[in-house]
Amino acid sequence: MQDHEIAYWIEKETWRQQNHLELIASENFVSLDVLSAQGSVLTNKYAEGYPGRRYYGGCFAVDEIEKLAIQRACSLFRCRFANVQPHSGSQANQAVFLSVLSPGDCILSLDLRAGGHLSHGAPVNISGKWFRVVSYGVDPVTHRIDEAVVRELAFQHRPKLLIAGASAYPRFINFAFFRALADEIGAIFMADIAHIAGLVVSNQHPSPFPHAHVVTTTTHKTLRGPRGGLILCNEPDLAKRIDSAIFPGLQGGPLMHVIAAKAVCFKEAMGAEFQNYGHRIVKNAKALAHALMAQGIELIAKGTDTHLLLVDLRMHALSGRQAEALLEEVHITCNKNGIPQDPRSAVHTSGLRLGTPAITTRGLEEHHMEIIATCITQRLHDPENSSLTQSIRDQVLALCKAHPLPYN
Ligand code: DSN
Repeated sequence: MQDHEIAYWIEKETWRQQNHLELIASENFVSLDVLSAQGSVLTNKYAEGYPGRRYYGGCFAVDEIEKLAIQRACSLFRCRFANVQPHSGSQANQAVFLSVLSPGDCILSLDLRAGGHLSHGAPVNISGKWFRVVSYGVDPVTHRIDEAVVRELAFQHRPKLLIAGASAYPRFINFAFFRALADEIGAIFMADIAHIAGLVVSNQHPSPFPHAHVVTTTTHKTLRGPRGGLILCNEPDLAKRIDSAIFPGLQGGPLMHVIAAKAVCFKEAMGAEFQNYGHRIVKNAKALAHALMAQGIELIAKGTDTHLLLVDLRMHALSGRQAEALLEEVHITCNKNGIPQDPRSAVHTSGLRLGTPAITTRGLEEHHMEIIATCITQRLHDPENSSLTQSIRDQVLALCKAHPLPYN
């Protein structure tokens, strides 16, 4: 690369990815094929519109790529229609809103403070500004979605759109319950499976189909594809409205290099290796949860069914923000996260979100989770101990070196 400044920082980031344990639940490491599709000449091409209906010439190759991406998405998620153009999960959600809602309509969704997502109606987001949002939380003791409360709110507010989906919720989501409720009140049911898409296709989490009217997801979390969004549904009329909402409603030219990389990722996710990968993600998450709890660390919902866990630091002197910084010093990357009924502010938080998709990709197994749990526990309990700090960093580096990423 001729640009030495950017080349320098890409090299630094490659070093960081190689030498840190990535526990951010929404991150992963793509294959070299995904990377090469995303870094291809497809980035040069404008292709506003859809295959066979473009506003630009020269689209014969990208048309085939987008058709393949759509076919593969439908076959992977077992549905009839896919729009592979959303630039992100938030834009996928916005497209659904534009398709089925008018400004002022009511949405019922999981509260951001209980593990929900910003784009599901948080007051600071466009979804919270343009729609009337009612939120459900989680039970204060079990930290699970309380279906009786969701039901009560649904009958009280009669939302037009019912959303199930989360950013920091470690337990299974009961999609069948949400669909039955949506039918009772005449609402549309949208499942946002951004976090769990890879678990759904590897049969580790119940599928949102046939329950959801519409499913949104990102492609870069447990699904291990390029950074981007995806919308899936089974109704032809809804599919048409979604296509118009993405283009020309919200977006211009699709990112054809990213769509090609999504197609590669969908094919990878159809293979037997990916089924096994999904299984290992969950096994690792459960092992990490078990080891942390055995070492006295409290977890929200007392464990996990999925790829993520949420450490509860309410009784700890350290905030989530401080814990995140202390772990980063020993090459463990994770993020502070609010927890249900968090006594600290959103800047400080009382939670740490940990996830196993990325470390599972690099080959770490259940027996490594005990080592990682011990590193985390020791670091948080004795942050001033410099020889312990060095020994934790050495153990983390040894794990990274023994499980290298295929990047250089
Ligand atoms: N930022 C993503 C996450 O980390 O969960 C959601 O958009």
